[in-house]
Amino acid sequence: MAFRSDFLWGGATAANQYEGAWDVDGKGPSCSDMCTNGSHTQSKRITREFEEGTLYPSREATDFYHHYKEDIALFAEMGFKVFRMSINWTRIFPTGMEEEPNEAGLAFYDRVFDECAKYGIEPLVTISHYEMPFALTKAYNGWAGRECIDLFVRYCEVIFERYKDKVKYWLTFNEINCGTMPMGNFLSLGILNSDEPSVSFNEQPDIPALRYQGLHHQFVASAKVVKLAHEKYPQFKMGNMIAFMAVYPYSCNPDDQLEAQKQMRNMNWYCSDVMVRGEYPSYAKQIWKENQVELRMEPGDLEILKEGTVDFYTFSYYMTNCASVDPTLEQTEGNLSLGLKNPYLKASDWGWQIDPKGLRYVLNAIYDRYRIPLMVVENGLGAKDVLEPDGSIHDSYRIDYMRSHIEEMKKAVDEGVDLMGYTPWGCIDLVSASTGEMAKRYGMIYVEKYDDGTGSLARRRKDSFGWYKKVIASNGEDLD
Ligand code: BGP
Repeated sequence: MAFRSDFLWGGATAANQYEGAWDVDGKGPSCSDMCTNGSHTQSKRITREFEEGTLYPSREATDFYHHYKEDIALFAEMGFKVFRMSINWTRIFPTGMEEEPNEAGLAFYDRVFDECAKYGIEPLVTISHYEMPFALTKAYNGWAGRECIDLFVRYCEVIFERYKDKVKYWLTFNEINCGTMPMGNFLSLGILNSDEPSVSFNEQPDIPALRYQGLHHQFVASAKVVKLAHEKYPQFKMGNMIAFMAVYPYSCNPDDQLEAQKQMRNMNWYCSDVMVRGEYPSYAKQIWKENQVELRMEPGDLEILKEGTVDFYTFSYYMTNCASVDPTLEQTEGNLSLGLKNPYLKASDWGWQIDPKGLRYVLNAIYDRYRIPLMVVENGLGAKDVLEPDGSIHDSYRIDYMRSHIEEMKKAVDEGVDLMGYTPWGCIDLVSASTGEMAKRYGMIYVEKYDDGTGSLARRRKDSFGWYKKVIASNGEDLD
């Protein structure tokens, strides 16, 4: 067996890390625009006001705003069928609260979608990818405020109507399950429980009950717009998006099994059970109890969750973790959360454990549970690349990473999983979400932009560029 003939090969980006032009053509500041640079060892910071002389990497990022034609041409050269990107909410509604949208922002995405169409590339649009208007943090403490539901719905009404003939695939919230972890406070919920001028991104004050309340508002908002799309735009396909972090029991000790099951439910299944099945799972009550959550719902909320279930399930996959009740075991770093080190796996330079077989395991687990089409919308290796004097970049480590993951995707398809597509993360270099670095690169296209904010922004093909082009041309058969 092989990948389906209409398999959606492509790459993934997000406006907050890629687009730059943070204050151009009427755009307002998003939460990501308020984050300073950082590194693997030094946390980035969230500032309430702009600090003079501080570097804010998202503001220029790698400047898709002014390079979109060149970049989309490069994606087309690789043979992309799909381009995952996000719309910056603050380009359309600068504070999130205006009555009328910003025409210049809307016009930008028209240009982007038209450029994609020139090459037959299908856009896959994330509606909210860490780009919440910062004004909503100030006004309502982000998604902790129920007001955000209506504001989000209005934003969606505008972009759905405007792009209805140009965009078919939509994802409501990027990695919505971030909200089950402290790291998700500001990043995905826009929640900032502090009036201090500056807060460490890695050690934000955390009030779990606010996060779960914020998630409830996001679920309702998502379901409302999914329902709207189904009723008004039957051509749309609406998806969820989960940061899937499989947790293996460290041992066969039944207590380790139970600990892993608990973490899997909270981190991975809680959100998608609501978005795919349309209701809170049975174990939700236990999660709320442990986090002192007294969920506030309004009449009609549970009905709307039922009516707005998604058509396909998408997720990011970078790594796996282990869980145990043994407190002496060594910890490891990772995407949004910590876990235990797995002695069978190696890790990236940023401590994310590399586990291609885990992707196969995860694809099977998700498909067993939901039986709707799946798509891997993020995957990749964050690594330091070396730009050679002749302009080449030899990233064989990235090719190895992608090859091993594609091989396991193929096996999952053989095992019966309905897999729609694959969009590796940061197909072109962009700013790291967790650290704000440029040095942590994922792209098959190198961008001359560095951690100190300098760089010509010139684009260069890495070795992985030519390799991925062959992979796409052969529909995943030629992985050499
Ligand atoms: C996911 C996010 C992306 C992206 C990726 C890589 O969690 O959806 O926005 O950044 O992780 O993470 P990082 O940039 O921290 O290496």
